[in-house]
Parts: sequence; C-alpha cells; structure tokens
Amino acid sequence: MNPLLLKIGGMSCQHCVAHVTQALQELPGVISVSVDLASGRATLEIEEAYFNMDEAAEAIAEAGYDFLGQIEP
Ligand SMILES: [Cu+2]
Repeated sequence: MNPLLLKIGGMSCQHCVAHVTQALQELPGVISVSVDLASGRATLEIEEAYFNMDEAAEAIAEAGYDFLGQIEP
C-alpha cells in the first residue's frame, strides 16, 4: 500500500525529529516511520487494520508538536 504522509509543525532540530519518530513508532499498526525536518513531514508505513489517525494526532500533540493533517500523495 501507499505510505501515509503526515504534516507536522513545530520541529526545529534533529532532536525533535527523534522525538516525533519515537512517538509515532510506538503506535499500533505502525511498521516504519521516517521524519523529514526540512519539509515537516512524517512518512509512515502502516497496517491499516490497526492504525488510528486520531491516535497519531494525539501522540504528536503529546510529544509537543502540531499535527497539521494528512498530505495526499
Ligand atoms: Cu528540536
């Protein structure tokens, strides 16, 4: 399946990238996470049956960043 792209605000350094990556990686249904600082994007490989977008938004917010929505590929 296609990767899921999320737009994330508030990341300013590689520490933020690591923080967001870890928060997303812990969610059910997430197979892999790649976060790009320059574009403010997270690319996720997910198992759709287990993944929940609201949980992802919450995890990003709890880590201290802004979930700005899904990017249509
Ligand atoms: Cu940072």
